[in-house]
Amino acid sequence: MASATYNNVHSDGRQTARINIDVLVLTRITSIEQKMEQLKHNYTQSLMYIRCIENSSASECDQFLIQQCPERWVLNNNQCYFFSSVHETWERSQNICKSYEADLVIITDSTKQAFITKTIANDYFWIGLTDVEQENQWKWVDGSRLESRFWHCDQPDDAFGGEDCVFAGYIGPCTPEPGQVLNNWNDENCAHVQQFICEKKPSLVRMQLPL
Ligand SMILES: [Ca+2]
Ligand SMILES: [Ca+2]
Repeated sequence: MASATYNNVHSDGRQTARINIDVLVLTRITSIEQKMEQLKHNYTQSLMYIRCIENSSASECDQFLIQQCPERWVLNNNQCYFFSSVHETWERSQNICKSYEADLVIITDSTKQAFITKTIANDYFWIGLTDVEQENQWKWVDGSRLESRFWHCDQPDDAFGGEDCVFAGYIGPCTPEPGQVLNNWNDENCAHVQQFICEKKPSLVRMQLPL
């Protein structure tokens, strides 16, 4: 089956990549929706259609901006996520995320918390929340204050005189109220080692498809 290779230039112009497109398949595709499905089929979890590039009419749209995450990262709702397999302290976890041009994950709504909860499946993963600067003044790694809260029902407890970093995935001895199934945060000693979740924006890639 014939195929063609297209150069992709990232929005910042730094990087080029090559993506192979199956010409025989695509020449039979006429609608934008079908093209989207083809892209998702080919690049599950790493690429997602965003929109036709401006100035191309809907019926003739053949250029796309595509979101792309690095290998082993997961794309979900316009963000890239890395779920580590290694266990590190909270600070070391954040430093590793920084080395990926990312941060520990910031969770500001139930949609994101639901995605995280489903993905980690009750394993413990550091998230980007801490009260290390001032006790009980919870801040995200970008300096923003905690708004939506998904503490487990007996948390945070600052147990043993010092728990200032937060992980998700906790199931404790107390029974959550109905409707609080997403509440699985626990404050923990920052020096403990856990897996961790990094987060960053996807790269935008311009792609042109054959007619
Ligand atoms: Ca604390
Ligand atoms: Ca705790």
